[in-house]
Amino acid sequence: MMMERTLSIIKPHAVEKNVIGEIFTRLERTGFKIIAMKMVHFSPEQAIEFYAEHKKRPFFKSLIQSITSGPSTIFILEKDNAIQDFRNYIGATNPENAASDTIRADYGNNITENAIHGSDSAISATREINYFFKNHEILPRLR
Ligand code: FUP
Repeated sequence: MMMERTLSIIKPHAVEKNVIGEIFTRLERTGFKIIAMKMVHFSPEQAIEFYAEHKKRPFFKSLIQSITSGPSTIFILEKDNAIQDFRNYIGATNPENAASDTIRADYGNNITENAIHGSDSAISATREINYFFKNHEILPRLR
């Protein structure tokens, strides 16, 4: 196993539900370590850039509307095999298809308001981490 970092976002509708702490508790109990975090209210420009790969998809407009609708919590997690483990942990994109006890099953409203984001590959994780955080804002755990 390799120590990895992944980027996660608690999306605006989940922040509205006041469940940041609950989600953090669950992640920490599962062994993910938070090594950076901030609150960001995505501007339309930021949202379009962050989700650029989906620009041509029919859901793009509603995705941008949803992610810009209020503040998000953005954080970096570190753990062995963090990228794939976190994807499995949060569940399928559509909360209706997400396995029970996953974050998306428990806090998602629908496929757009699906509570949480997790990087889908090592390349995405690096891009997304660098998009939101400067090196000095990332604080690896020494113990
Ligand atoms: P995921 O990697 O699971 O976050 O899923 P995708 O990269 O396929 O999609 C990114 C975001 O686009 C999802 F989190 C929610 C949104 N989306 C929709 O709104 N409708 C869709 O049909 C698919 C994705």
